Amino acid sequence: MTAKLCRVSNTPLKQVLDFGKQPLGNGFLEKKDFANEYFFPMSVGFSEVSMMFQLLEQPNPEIMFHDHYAFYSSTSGFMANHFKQFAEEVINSGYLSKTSPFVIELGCNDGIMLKNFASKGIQHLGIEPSLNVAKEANKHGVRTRSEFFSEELAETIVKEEGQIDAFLAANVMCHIPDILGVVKGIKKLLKPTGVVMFEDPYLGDVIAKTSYDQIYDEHVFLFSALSIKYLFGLCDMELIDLQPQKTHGGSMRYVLAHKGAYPVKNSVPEILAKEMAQGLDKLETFDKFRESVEQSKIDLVNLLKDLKAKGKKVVGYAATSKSTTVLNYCGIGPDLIEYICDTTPIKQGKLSPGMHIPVVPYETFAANSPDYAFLLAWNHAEEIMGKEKKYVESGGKWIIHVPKVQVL
Ligand code: DWN
Repeated sequence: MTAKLCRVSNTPLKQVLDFGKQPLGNGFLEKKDFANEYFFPMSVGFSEVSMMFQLLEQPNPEIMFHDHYAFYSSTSGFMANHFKQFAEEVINSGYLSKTSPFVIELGCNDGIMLKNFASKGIQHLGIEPSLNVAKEANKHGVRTRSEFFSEELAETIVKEEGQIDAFLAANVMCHIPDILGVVKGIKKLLKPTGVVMFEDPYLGDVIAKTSYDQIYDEHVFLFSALSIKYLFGLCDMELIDLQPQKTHGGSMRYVLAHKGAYPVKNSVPEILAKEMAQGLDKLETFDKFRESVEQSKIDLVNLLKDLKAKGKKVVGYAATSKSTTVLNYCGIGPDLIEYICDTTPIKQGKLSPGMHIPVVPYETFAANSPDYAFLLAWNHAEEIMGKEKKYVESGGKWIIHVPKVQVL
Protein backbone atom coordinates (compact mmCIF):
# COMPACT_ATOMS: atom_id res chain seq x y z
CA MET A 1 0.00 0.00 0.00
CA THR A 2 1.67 3.22 -1.15
CA ALA A 3 1.04 6.56 0.52
CA LYS A 4 2.07 9.75 -1.24
CA LEU A 5 -0.19 11.48 1.25
CA CYS A 6 0.05 11.32 5.02
CA ARG A 7 -2.19 8.50 6.28
CA VAL A 8 -3.51 10.79 9.03
CA SER A 9 -3.68 14.35 7.66
CA ASN A 10 -4.04 13.51 3.96
CA THR A 11 -1.41 16.16 3.13
CA PRO A 12 1.64 15.47 0.89
CA LEU A 13 4.51 13.50 2.44
CA LYS A 14 8.13 14.50 1.98
CA GLN A 15 10.49 11.53 1.56
CA VAL A 16 13.32 11.69 4.09
CA LEU A 17 15.11 8.33 3.79
CA ASP A 18 15.33 5.59 1.18
CA PHE A 19 16.49 2.07 2.10
CA GLY A 20 15.99 0.53 -1.35
CA LYS A 21 14.38 -2.90 -1.74
CA GLN A 22 13.82 -4.59 1.62
CA PRO A 23 12.37 -8.00 2.55
CA LEU A 24 9.91 -8.59 5.41
CA GLY A 25 11.48 -8.02 8.84
CA ASN A 26 10.15 -11.41 9.99
CA GLY A 27 10.38 -13.11 6.60
CA PHE A 28 12.69 -15.95 7.71
CA LEU A 29 12.68 -18.54 4.96
CA GLU A 30 13.97 -21.82 3.57
CA LYS A 31 16.22 -22.17 0.52
CA LYS A 32 13.33 -23.60 -1.55
CA ASP A 33 11.46 -20.27 -1.08
CA PHE A 34 14.24 -17.95 -2.33
CA ALA A 35 12.66 -17.52 -5.77
CA ASN A 36 9.40 -16.25 -4.27
CA GLU A 37 10.93 -14.05 -1.58
CA TYR A 38 8.93 -10.85 -1.08
CA PHE A 39 10.66 -7.45 -1.36
CA PHE A 40 9.22 -3.94 -1.29
CA PRO A 41 10.72 -0.47 -1.81
CA MET A 42 11.24 0.85 1.72
CA SER A 43 11.41 4.58 2.24
CA VAL A 44 10.17 6.92 4.94
CA GLY A 45 8.34 10.21 4.70
CA PHE A 46 7.33 12.97 7.10
CA SER A 47 4.37 15.32 7.26
CA GLU A 48 4.91 18.70 8.85
CA VAL A 49 1.12 18.89 9.37
CA SER A 50 0.55 15.70 11.42
CA MET A 51 4.25 15.32 12.39
CA MET A 52 3.84 11.63 11.52
CA PHE A 53 7.05 9.85 10.49
CA GLN A 54 5.84 6.99 8.27
CA LEU A 55 6.67 4.44 5.58
CA LEU A 56 5.75 5.55 2.09
CA GLU A 57 4.90 1.99 1.18
CA GLN A 58 3.91 -0.91 3.43
CA PRO A 59 3.16 -4.53 2.45
CA ASN A 60 -0.46 -5.63 2.99
CA PRO A 61 -1.06 -6.65 6.63
CA GLU A 62 -1.93 -10.24 5.60
CA ILE A 63 1.59 -10.64 4.16
CA MET A 64 3.16 -9.68 7.50
CA PHE A 65 0.78 -11.05 10.16
CA HIS A 66 -0.56 -14.59 9.71
CA ASP A 67 -0.77 -18.03 11.26
CA HIS A 68 3.03 -18.50 11.22
CA TYR A 69 4.12 -15.06 12.51
CA ALA A 70 7.68 -15.52 13.80
CA PHE A 71 7.76 -13.16 16.79
CA TYR A 72 6.67 -14.36 20.23
CA SER A 73 6.72 -11.60 22.89
CA SER A 74 7.67 -13.95 25.70
CA THR A 75 11.21 -14.58 24.34
CA SER A 76 12.53 -11.96 26.76
CA GLY A 77 12.35 -12.35 30.53
CA PHE A 78 12.87 -8.61 30.89
CA MET A 79 9.82 -7.93 28.70
CA ALA A 80 7.70 -10.43 30.66
CA ASN A 81 8.50 -8.43 33.82
CA HIS A 82 7.86 -5.16 32.04
CA PHE A 83 4.37 -6.26 31.00
CA LYS A 84 3.56 -7.63 34.46
CA GLN A 85 4.47 -4.19 35.81
CA PHE A 86 2.50 -2.40 33.04
CA ALA A 87 -0.57 -4.50 33.97
CA GLU A 88 -0.14 -3.66 37.66
CA GLU A 89 0.17 0.04 36.85
CA VAL A 90 -3.08 -0.11 34.86
CA ILE A 91 -4.88 -1.99 37.65
CA ASN A 92 -3.66 0.52 40.27
CA SER A 93 -4.00 3.63 38.09
CA GLY A 94 -7.38 4.66 39.46
CA TYR A 95 -8.68 4.86 35.87
CA LEU A 96 -10.51 1.49 36.00
CA SER A 97 -14.05 1.38 37.40
CA LYS A 98 -14.26 -0.24 40.85
CA THR A 99 -16.96 -2.69 39.80
CA SER A 100 -16.50 -5.02 36.80
CA PRO A 101 -13.73 -3.22 34.86
CA PHE A 102 -13.26 -4.30 31.23
CA VAL A 103 -9.91 -4.06 29.48
CA ILE A 104 -9.01 -4.66 25.84
CA GLU A 105 -5.50 -5.16 24.51
CA LEU A 106 -4.80 -4.72 20.84
CA GLY A 107 -2.20 -7.16 19.49
CA CYS A 108 -1.97 -9.19 22.68
CA ASN A 109 0.51 -11.60 21.00
CA ASP A 110 1.06 -14.65 23.24
CA GLY A 111 -0.77 -13.05 26.18
CA ILE A 112 2.35 -11.70 27.87
CA MET A 113 0.41 -8.74 29.37
CA LEU A 114 -3.24 -9.84 29.45
CA LYS A 115 -2.48 -13.02 31.41
CA ASN A 116 -1.85 -10.67 34.35
CA PHE A 117 -5.49 -9.48 34.08
CA ALA A 118 -6.83 -12.98 33.38
CA SER A 119 -5.19 -14.39 36.51
CA LYS A 120 -6.97 -11.74 38.60
CA GLY A 121 -10.34 -12.52 37.03
CA ILE A 122 -10.59 -9.08 35.36
CA GLN A 123 -12.81 -9.00 32.26
CA HIS A 124 -10.48 -8.73 29.28
CA LEU A 125 -10.26 -9.34 25.55
CA GLY A 126 -7.19 -9.65 23.37
CA ILE A 127 -7.47 -8.74 19.71
CA GLU A 128 -4.74 -10.61 17.86
CA PRO A 129 -4.82 -11.25 14.10
CA SER A 130 -1.87 -13.73 14.12
CA LEU A 131 -3.66 -16.98 15.01
CA ASN A 132 -0.58 -18.93 16.13
CA VAL A 133 0.35 -16.41 18.84
CA ALA A 134 -3.35 -15.90 19.80
CA LYS A 135 -3.58 -19.66 20.47
CA GLU A 136 -0.58 -19.35 22.77
CA ALA A 137 -2.42 -16.57 24.64
CA ASN A 138 -5.48 -18.85 25.06
CA LYS A 139 -3.24 -21.40 26.79
CA HIS A 140 -2.59 -18.73 29.46
CA GLY A 141 -6.34 -18.22 30.05
CA VAL A 142 -6.49 -15.12 27.84
CA ARG A 143 -9.68 -14.61 25.83
CA THR A 144 -8.94 -13.51 22.25
CA ARG A 145 -10.55 -12.58 18.92
CA SER A 146 -8.27 -13.31 16.00
CA GLU A 147 -9.18 -10.34 13.79
CA PHE A 148 -7.80 -6.98 12.67
CA PHE A 149 -9.21 -4.13 14.78
CA SER A 150 -11.50 -1.65 13.01
CA GLU A 151 -14.28 0.80 13.74
CA GLU A 152 -16.77 -1.93 12.76
CA LEU A 153 -15.24 -4.41 15.22
CA ALA A 154 -15.40 -1.72 17.94
CA GLU A 155 -19.13 -1.29 17.26
CA THR A 156 -19.67 -5.07 17.42
CA ILE A 157 -17.84 -5.33 20.76
CA VAL A 158 -19.85 -2.45 22.25
CA LYS A 159 -23.08 -4.16 21.10
CA GLU A 160 -22.04 -7.59 22.42
CA GLU A 161 -20.12 -6.72 25.58
CA GLY A 162 -20.49 -2.99 26.34
CA GLN A 163 -17.94 -0.16 26.56
CA ILE A 164 -14.52 -0.55 28.11
CA ASP A 165 -12.42 1.08 30.86
CA ALA A 166 -9.03 0.77 29.23
CA PHE A 167 -7.70 0.21 25.74
CA LEU A 168 -4.13 -1.09 25.93
CA ALA A 169 -1.47 -1.78 23.33
CA ALA A 170 2.27 -2.31 23.39
CA ASN A 171 4.38 -2.21 20.24
CA VAL A 172 1.24 -2.51 18.14
CA MET A 173 -0.22 0.90 17.26
CA CYS A 174 2.88 1.81 15.21
CA HIS A 175 2.13 -1.24 13.00
CA ILE A 176 -1.31 -0.07 11.83
CA PRO A 177 -1.66 1.90 8.57
CA ASP A 178 -5.28 2.95 9.14
CA ILE A 179 -4.41 4.37 12.53
CA LEU A 180 -7.12 7.04 12.30
CA GLY A 181 -9.71 4.27 11.80
CA VAL A 182 -8.39 2.60 14.96
CA VAL A 183 -8.65 5.83 16.96
CA LYS A 184 -12.23 6.33 15.71
CA GLY A 185 -12.98 2.78 16.94
CA ILE A 186 -11.33 3.49 20.31
CA LYS A 187 -13.45 6.64 20.69
CA LYS A 188 -16.61 4.50 20.36
CA LEU A 189 -15.31 1.73 22.63
CA LEU A 190 -14.27 3.85 25.61
CA LYS A 191 -16.58 4.66 28.49
CA PRO A 192 -16.72 8.43 29.23
CA THR A 193 -14.15 7.75 31.99
CA GLY A 194 -12.15 5.27 29.90
CA VAL A 195 -8.45 5.65 29.05
CA VAL A 196 -6.07 4.57 26.32
CA MET A 197 -2.61 3.47 27.41
CA PHE A 198 -0.20 2.38 24.75
CA GLU A 199 3.53 2.32 24.16
CA ASP A 200 5.71 2.13 21.09
CA PRO A 201 9.34 2.73 20.10
CA TYR A 202 9.84 6.48 20.40
CA LEU A 203 10.85 8.67 17.47
CA GLY A 204 12.82 10.96 19.82
CA ASP A 205 15.09 8.03 20.77
CA VAL A 206 15.39 6.78 17.19
CA ILE A 207 16.67 10.19 16.10
CA ALA A 208 18.92 10.71 19.14
CA LYS A 209 20.48 7.21 18.89
CA THR A 210 20.46 6.73 15.10
CA SER A 211 18.51 3.51 15.73
CA TYR A 212 17.29 3.37 12.15
CA ASP A 213 16.66 -0.36 12.48
CA GLN A 214 13.32 0.49 14.13
CA ILE A 215 12.25 1.20 10.55
CA TYR A 216 10.98 -1.96 8.79
CA ASP A 217 7.86 -3.23 7.06
CA GLU A 218 5.85 -3.75 10.25
CA HIS A 219 6.52 -0.28 11.69
CA VAL A 220 4.46 1.92 9.41
CA PHE A 221 4.80 4.79 11.91
CA LEU A 222 7.32 5.92 14.49
CA PHE A 223 5.41 8.20 16.85
CA SER A 224 6.27 11.27 18.88
CA ALA A 225 4.02 12.94 21.49
CA LEU A 226 3.45 15.71 18.93
CA SER A 227 2.07 13.29 16.35
CA ILE A 228 -0.08 11.43 18.91
CA LYS A 229 -1.53 14.73 20.14
CA TYR A 230 -2.48 15.57 16.54
CA LEU A 231 -3.92 12.10 15.80
CA PHE A 232 -6.15 11.75 18.87
CA GLY A 233 -7.07 15.46 18.69
CA LEU A 234 -8.89 14.61 15.43
CA CYS A 235 -11.29 12.50 17.56
CA ASP A 236 -11.64 14.99 20.39
CA MET A 237 -9.29 13.09 22.69
CA GLU A 238 -6.22 14.36 24.51
CA LEU A 239 -2.95 13.28 26.09
CA ILE A 240 -3.22 13.24 29.88
CA ASP A 241 0.17 11.70 30.68
CA LEU A 242 3.43 10.68 28.99
CA GLN A 243 5.74 8.07 30.51
CA PRO A 244 9.11 7.39 28.84
CA GLN A 245 10.11 3.69 28.91
CA LYS A 246 13.48 1.94 28.63
CA THR A 247 12.07 -0.89 26.51
CA HIS A 248 13.00 -1.47 22.86
CA GLY A 249 15.87 0.98 23.05
CA GLY A 250 13.59 3.84 24.15
CA SER A 251 9.81 3.84 24.03
CA MET A 252 7.04 6.22 25.07
CA ARG A 253 3.85 5.27 26.90
CA TYR A 254 0.99 7.54 25.88
CA VAL A 255 -2.03 7.95 28.18
CA LEU A 256 -5.11 9.50 26.57
CA ALA A 257 -8.76 10.10 27.41
CA HIS A 258 -11.82 11.89 26.10
CA LYS A 259 -11.12 15.64 26.13
CA GLY A 260 -11.69 17.16 29.59
CA ALA A 261 -12.25 13.81 31.35
CA TYR A 262 -9.08 14.06 33.47
CA PRO A 263 -6.52 16.74 34.42
CA VAL A 264 -3.45 16.84 32.14
CA LYS A 265 -0.23 15.87 33.96
CA ASN A 266 2.91 18.07 33.76
CA SER A 267 4.72 15.39 31.74
CA VAL A 268 2.62 16.36 28.70
CA PRO A 269 3.67 20.01 28.24
CA GLU A 270 7.22 19.14 29.35
CA ILE A 271 7.76 16.40 26.76
CA LEU A 272 6.01 18.35 24.00
CA ALA A 273 8.40 21.26 24.62
CA LYS A 274 11.38 18.87 24.56
CA GLU A 275 10.26 17.50 21.20
CA MET A 276 9.98 21.00 19.72
CA ALA A 277 13.52 21.70 20.95
CA GLN A 278 14.70 18.41 19.33
CA GLY A 279 13.04 19.47 16.08
CA LEU A 280 10.58 16.56 15.82
CA ASP A 281 8.23 18.95 14.03
CA LYS A 282 10.72 19.90 11.28
CA LEU A 283 11.93 18.27 8.08
CA GLU A 284 15.53 19.49 8.58
CA THR A 285 15.87 17.19 11.60
CA PHE A 286 15.43 14.18 9.32
CA ASP A 287 18.08 15.42 6.88
CA LYS A 288 20.60 15.26 9.72
CA PHE A 289 19.23 11.85 10.73
CA ARG A 290 19.81 10.57 7.17
CA GLU A 291 23.46 11.67 7.33
CA SER A 292 23.92 9.84 10.65
CA VAL A 293 22.34 6.68 9.21
CA GLU A 294 24.67 6.77 6.18
CA GLN A 295 27.69 7.22 8.46
CA SER A 296 26.57 4.32 10.67
CA LYS A 297 26.43 2.07 7.59
CA ILE A 298 29.96 3.04 6.52
CA ASP A 299 31.34 2.46 10.03
CA LEU A 300 29.64 -0.93 10.44
CA VAL A 301 30.67 -2.33 7.06
CA ASN A 302 34.27 -1.12 7.54
CA LEU A 303 34.46 -2.76 10.96
CA LEU A 304 33.09 -6.11 9.77
CA LYS A 305 35.33 -6.16 6.67
CA ASP A 306 38.34 -5.35 8.81
CA LEU A 307 37.57 -8.21 11.21
CA LYS A 308 37.05 -10.58 8.28
CA ALA A 309 40.40 -9.55 6.80
CA LYS A 310 42.00 -10.37 10.16
CA GLY A 311 40.46 -13.86 10.05
CA LYS A 312 38.11 -13.31 12.99
CA LYS A 313 34.95 -15.36 13.49
CA VAL A 314 31.95 -13.01 13.68
CA VAL A 315 28.36 -14.11 14.29
CA GLY A 316 25.05 -12.35 14.92
CA TYR A 317 23.22 -12.65 18.25
CA ALA A 318 19.36 -12.68 18.01
CA ALA A 319 17.57 -12.77 14.67
CA THR A 320 15.47 -9.70 15.38
CA SER A 321 13.07 -8.11 12.93
CA LYS A 322 15.03 -4.91 13.12
CA SER A 323 18.26 -6.69 12.11
CA THR A 324 16.66 -7.24 8.70
CA THR A 325 16.95 -3.51 8.00
CA VAL A 326 20.57 -3.27 9.16
CA LEU A 327 21.75 -6.38 7.31
CA ASN A 328 19.98 -5.58 4.04
CA TYR A 329 20.64 -1.83 4.03
CA CYS A 330 24.34 -2.43 4.77
CA GLY A 331 24.61 -5.49 2.48
CA ILE A 332 25.88 -7.77 5.25
CA GLY A 333 25.59 -11.45 4.33
CA PRO A 334 27.08 -14.83 5.35
CA ASP A 335 30.48 -13.68 4.01
CA LEU A 336 30.73 -11.26 6.97
CA ILE A 337 28.47 -12.95 9.54
CA GLU A 338 28.70 -16.73 9.72
CA TYR A 339 25.35 -17.33 11.43
CA ILE A 340 22.80 -15.69 13.70
CA CYS A 341 21.84 -17.53 16.88
CA ASP A 342 18.30 -17.16 18.18
CA THR A 343 16.13 -18.76 20.85
CA THR A 344 12.91 -18.83 18.75
CA PRO A 345 12.29 -22.38 17.41
CA ILE A 346 10.25 -21.12 14.40
CA LYS A 347 13.28 -19.10 13.16
CA GLN A 348 15.93 -21.79 13.72
CA GLY A 349 17.07 -23.75 10.66
CA LYS A 350 15.82 -20.98 8.38
CA LEU A 351 17.73 -18.20 6.62
CA SER A 352 17.53 -14.51 7.42
CA PRO A 353 15.29 -12.38 5.17
CA GLY A 354 17.09 -10.99 2.12
CA MET A 355 20.71 -11.68 3.10
CA HIS A 356 20.15 -15.41 3.80
CA ILE A 357 22.38 -15.79 6.84
CA PRO A 358 21.68 -19.16 8.57
CA VAL A 359 19.71 -18.87 11.82
CA VAL A 360 20.89 -21.45 14.33
CA PRO A 361 19.76 -22.46 17.83
CA TYR A 362 21.30 -20.58 20.72
CA GLU A 363 23.20 -23.74 21.73
CA THR A 364 25.47 -23.37 18.66
CA PHE A 365 26.72 -20.06 20.05
CA ALA A 366 27.17 -21.44 23.55
CA ALA A 367 29.05 -24.53 22.31
CA ASN A 368 31.52 -22.75 20.04
CA SER A 369 32.00 -19.13 21.04
CA PRO A 370 33.01 -16.72 18.24
CA ASP A 371 35.60 -13.94 18.49
CA TYR A 372 32.91 -11.31 17.97
CA ALA A 373 29.12 -11.34 18.38
CA PHE A 374 27.18 -8.57 16.67
CA LEU A 375 24.33 -7.86 19.11
CA LEU A 376 21.36 -7.49 16.78
CA ALA A 377 19.03 -7.25 19.82
CA TRP A 378 20.91 -4.20 21.18
CA ASN A 379 17.65 -3.17 22.87
CA HIS A 380 17.99 -6.22 25.14
CA ALA A 381 21.70 -5.52 25.86
CA GLU A 382 21.28 -5.42 29.63
CA GLU A 383 19.48 -8.77 29.76
CA ILE A 384 21.70 -10.52 27.19
CA MET A 385 25.05 -9.22 28.43
CA GLY A 386 23.93 -10.12 31.93
CA LYS A 387 23.48 -13.78 30.99
CA GLU A 388 26.50 -13.94 28.66
CA LYS A 389 29.20 -12.94 31.13
CA LYS A 390 31.10 -16.19 30.44
CA TYR A 391 31.34 -15.34 26.76
CA VAL A 392 33.19 -12.12 27.59
CA GLU A 393 35.30 -13.77 30.30
CA SER A 394 36.48 -16.31 27.73
CA GLY A 395 37.66 -13.50 25.43
CA GLY A 396 34.54 -12.93 23.29
CA LYS A 397 33.66 -9.37 22.28
CA TRP A 398 30.37 -7.64 21.51
CA ILE A 399 29.77 -5.40 18.52
CA ILE A 400 26.88 -2.95 18.73
CA HIS A 401 25.79 -0.28 16.27
CA VAL A 402 23.51 1.86 18.48
CA PRO A 403 24.06 4.66 19.42
CA LYS A 404 27.30 4.29 17.42
CA VAL A 405 29.21 1.43 15.86
CA GLN A 406 31.63 0.09 18.43
CA VAL A 407 33.31 -2.98 19.89
CA LEU A 408 32.63 -3.29 23.62
O1 DWN B 1 7.39 -4.29 17.33
C1 DWN B 1 7.92 -5.37 17.32
C2 DWN B 1 8.78 -5.76 18.46
C3 DWN B 1 8.19 -5.45 19.77
O2 DWN B 1 9.11 -7.11 18.45
C4 DWN B 1 7.70 -6.36 16.24
N1 DWN B 1 7.33 -5.72 15.05
C5 DWN B 1 8.57 -7.51 16.14
C6 DWN B 1 9.59 -7.65 17.24
O3 DWN B 1 10.75 -6.98 16.87
P1 DWN B 1 12.19 -7.63 17.12
O4 DWN B 1 12.24 -8.99 16.52
O5 DWN B 1 13.19 -6.67 16.62
O6 DWN B 1 12.15 -7.78 18.69
P2 DWN B 1 13.21 -8.00 19.81
O7 DWN B 1 12.46 -8.19 21.07
O8 DWN B 1 14.24 -6.94 19.81
O9 DWN B 1 13.98 -9.36 19.45
C7 DWN B 1 13.41 -10.59 19.62
C8 DWN B 1 14.31 -11.66 18.99
O10 DWN B 1 15.51 -11.77 19.72
C9 DWN B 1 13.63 -13.02 19.02
O11 DWN B 1 13.90 -13.66 17.78
C10 DWN B 1 14.34 -13.75 20.15
C11 DWN B 1 15.70 -13.12 20.13
N2 DWN B 1 16.36 -13.17 21.44
C12 DWN B 1 17.32 -14.14 21.66
O12 DWN B 1 17.64 -14.95 20.76
N3 DWN B 1 17.91 -14.18 22.89
C13 DWN B 1 16.00 -12.27 22.40
C14 DWN B 1 16.57 -12.32 23.64
C15 DWN B 1 16.21 -11.35 24.73
C16 DWN B 1 17.58 -13.34 23.90
O13 DWN B 1 18.14 -13.42 24.99
